[in-house]
Order: sequence, then structure tokens, then C-alpha cells
Amino acid sequence: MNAATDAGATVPGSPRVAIVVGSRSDLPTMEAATQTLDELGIGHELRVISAHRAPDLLDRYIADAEGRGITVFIAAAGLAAHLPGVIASKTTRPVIGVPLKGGVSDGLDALLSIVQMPKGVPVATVGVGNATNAALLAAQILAQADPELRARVAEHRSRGAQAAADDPTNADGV
Ligand code: RP5
Repeated sequence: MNAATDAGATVPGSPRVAIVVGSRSDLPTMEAATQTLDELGIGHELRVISAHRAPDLLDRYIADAEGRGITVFIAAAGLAAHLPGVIASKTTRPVIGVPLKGGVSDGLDALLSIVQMPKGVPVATVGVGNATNAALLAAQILAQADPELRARVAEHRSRGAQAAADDPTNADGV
């Protein structure tokens, strides 16, 4: 434990977003989250920790991550998909859940599992496999206390709007 951890302070340049997935098989889907956070210049870290297979490690990781200044957790899981809810039960930092495809309902099962948190322990849930929106939501949360990041998020949004406007389908000048 270092001084910054003791103080619970944010170390300059230290990761602010933790992406936690339940399995290595989730990693390809979550590349869009790391890419989006990189585009926005937001420090992040990635861990593979299953809520079911490694619950004690998950406990230790959350406590350590909070101490190092992690401010938002993005948690992705498929099947029973308890990971986001378990993380939310152990931290008051915002938790964004990403349901992943797979299982008998191809992601609908994970979506329902993640979105139906009991009152008192919220998880902000994005669409099935929508790692990009998870990263953007994390960015918007962090941007509320960071004007420079707020400007980068707004510019990112503008680029998306411009790309839609520039779509050749819209070439009639509307
Ligand atoms: C969940 O079970 C993981 O998040 C993953 O989406 C799913 C399948 O995991 P593996 O069997 O591929 O490890 O816990």
C-alpha cells in the first residue's frame, strides 16, 4: 500500500476506470471499451475476475482499486452475469454493466440478470455487447468534474453526428 492508497486519493495519471470481465472469452467484445477510453484519453485497467470462480480475489481487487483512485467500474459478463451486481454490492462508485451474448437466450438472460438489481444497489446497464456505450457513459460520469474531459466527450459526440451527416445516403443535402 502506498501513500496515495492510504489517503484514498487519485494518483495523477493513474487509471480512473476499471473494466472487469468474468472470463477471457469476454475480452474481444470489450475491446471497443478500451479503444473508446483510449480515444478520450481516460486511463483504464482491465481484469479478468469471475464473481463465481474467484469471489475472494474480486473482493480484494475492488478494495484495492478504490484505494488507487478507480472512480467507475465497467463490469461485463454473460450467462448468470452476476459480476456487475456483485461489484455494485461492494462499492459506492458507479458500476456500468455490460450484458454479453451467449447462453440459451444469447444475451437476453445476462441483460435481465444485470438490469434487475434490487432497490438500493444500482447498476447502470447498457445494451447487450455495447462496450462502446459503457465507455462513453463512464466518460460522461468522469467529465462532470473534469471540464477538459467534458470538452473531449462533446467533441467525440460531434464527430459521431458529423459522420452520420456525411453518410452518402444523406447526400441530398438535407
Ligand atoms: C460468464 O460466463 C463470463 O462472463 C462469460 O461471458 C461466460 C462464459 O465464460 P467461459 O465459460 O467462456 O469462461 O461468467
